[in-house]
Amino acid sequence: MQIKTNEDLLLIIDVQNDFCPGGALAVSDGDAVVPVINRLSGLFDHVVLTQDWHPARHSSFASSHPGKAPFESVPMAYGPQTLWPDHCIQGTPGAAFHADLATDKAQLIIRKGFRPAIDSYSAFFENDKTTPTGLAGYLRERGLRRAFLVGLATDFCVHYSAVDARRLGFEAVVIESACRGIDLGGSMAAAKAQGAEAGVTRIAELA
Ligand code: VGL
Ligand code: ZN
Repeated sequence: MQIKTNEDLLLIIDVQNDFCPGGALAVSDGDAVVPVINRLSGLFDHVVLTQDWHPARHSSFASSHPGKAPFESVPMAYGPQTLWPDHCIQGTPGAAFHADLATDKAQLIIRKGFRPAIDSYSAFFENDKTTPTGLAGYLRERGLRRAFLVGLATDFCVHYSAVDARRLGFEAVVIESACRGIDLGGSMAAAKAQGAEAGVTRIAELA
């Protein structure tokens, strides 16, 4: 697949300490994406990072719901919400990017999940699927049309970002060698199927 440096961007999702081994919501082998992503960053002129960025006591934390445990689901105003261990709390080391991630090239860092009452998996919309992050406008103003998605986690923030990119009329290509997943209750298979249905392209690696 040929990169068009004026139209393509690398969208690096949530490569943060809490999603890496030893972190609060560790994705198995999560840090393995770092060298792969660093190599990919060199191929693109446009690089955007996202950063999961929750206030303490965020509504997506199981600890905010008495009697509930991480990975259970609760109904929210906007639909069912999976509950997570406390993670990526604003300003903490867990919310920082992995120390070896090459971030200098990033022209924009989108923070998400900062509203106490709503979670945000996608880089484009919060989980109500209507509150925008502003990323779509940024891409359109810059003439960027195709996002190559990498990072954590394949079946949550990468997946929701890719599907929303398609919904907004962008092309979306997930590079599997640069992603790792959580796989909760079949979420890896579901993400693959729903992504395909939404027109998300998956490639093993960018040759
Ligand atoms: C994520 C669960 C909760 C992700 C973020 O980055 O995939 N997953 N917050
Ligand atoms: Zn989160």
